[in-house]
Amino acid sequence: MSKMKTYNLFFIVFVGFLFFIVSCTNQPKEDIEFKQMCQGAGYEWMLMKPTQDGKFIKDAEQCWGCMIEGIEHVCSMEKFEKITGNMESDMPSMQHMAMTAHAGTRNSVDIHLYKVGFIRPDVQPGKEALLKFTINDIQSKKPVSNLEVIHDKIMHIVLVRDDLKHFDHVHPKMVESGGFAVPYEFLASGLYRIWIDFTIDGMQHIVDFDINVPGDVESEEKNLLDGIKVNFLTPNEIFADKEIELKFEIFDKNNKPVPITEKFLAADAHLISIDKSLEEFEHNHDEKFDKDNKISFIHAFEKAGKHKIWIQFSVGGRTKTANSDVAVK
Ligand SMILES: [Cu+2]
Repeated sequence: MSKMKTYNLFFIVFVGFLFFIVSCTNQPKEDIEFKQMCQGAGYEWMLMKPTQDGKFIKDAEQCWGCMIEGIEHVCSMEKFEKITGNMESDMPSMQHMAMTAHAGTRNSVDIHLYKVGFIRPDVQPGKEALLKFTINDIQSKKPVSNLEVIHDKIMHIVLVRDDLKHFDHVHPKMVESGGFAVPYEFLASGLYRIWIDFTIDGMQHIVDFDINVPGDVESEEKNLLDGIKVNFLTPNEIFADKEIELKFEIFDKNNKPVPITEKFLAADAHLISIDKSLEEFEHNHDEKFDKDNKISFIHAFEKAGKHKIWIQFSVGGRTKTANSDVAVK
């Protein structure tokens, strides 16, 4: 290689290196504390140009910030606190809306709108915190207390970490008019989705919220079967949107069948299925209560892809939870 060519090559590498350095230092910094606050409140943390009234601000540089749905991309923690603080004065914590329609007489449809709030507590792994939910009627602006008892409870909550490793199912009690709470201890850090399930005037509502449990605490999945085995008689193929029967058999450690002789939340067994994107949430029941060691659910998965299912039943007064991965075509 000639000397000239060597110089040229060196020059190109040097200029490339300079560009690399400049682009690295130009990358805006992330404020980790703000990031956690943003994600903890259930919003998306992203790099983009700040906006005002939904439009990009001219000449503004990119920044890391919190995307508040329907409002704007907020680059500073102070501004974020101001916006979410204003929302809180209207409704406690993050709002979520659920809607139901009651068909009345032939020509009229009576629509009820409910506002569901989640008051996010300060959570730490291994420390009990109070999860509190509020329900308000939007038209009358009054708190809603007339939740129906469905499967023994007025409100069912399912919590799942976003990698589907941790699962729980708990039941808040009414603590005040329109307020429902349950103490809960997250065992491991990470982002969790919480589905709350309740019924008003015969209409079921399922609303979800996210909560971030800070730190890097990991814990084993709870073994909730102690000594019992659950065999999942996997169907050959499962297709999205098609009803199938999911069958399970229960044995003790000596392979002796264990019959289900007591109900768990007013059913033989409960099934919860969630897809890996956490978008699909289904709750299903085996209501037959035939006191054998078999459980079966007629179930349809909505979406194709990886799902996880949890089944719950009661033996000897204790709740048993088994899970399985399911591939849906
Ligand atoms: Cu429940």
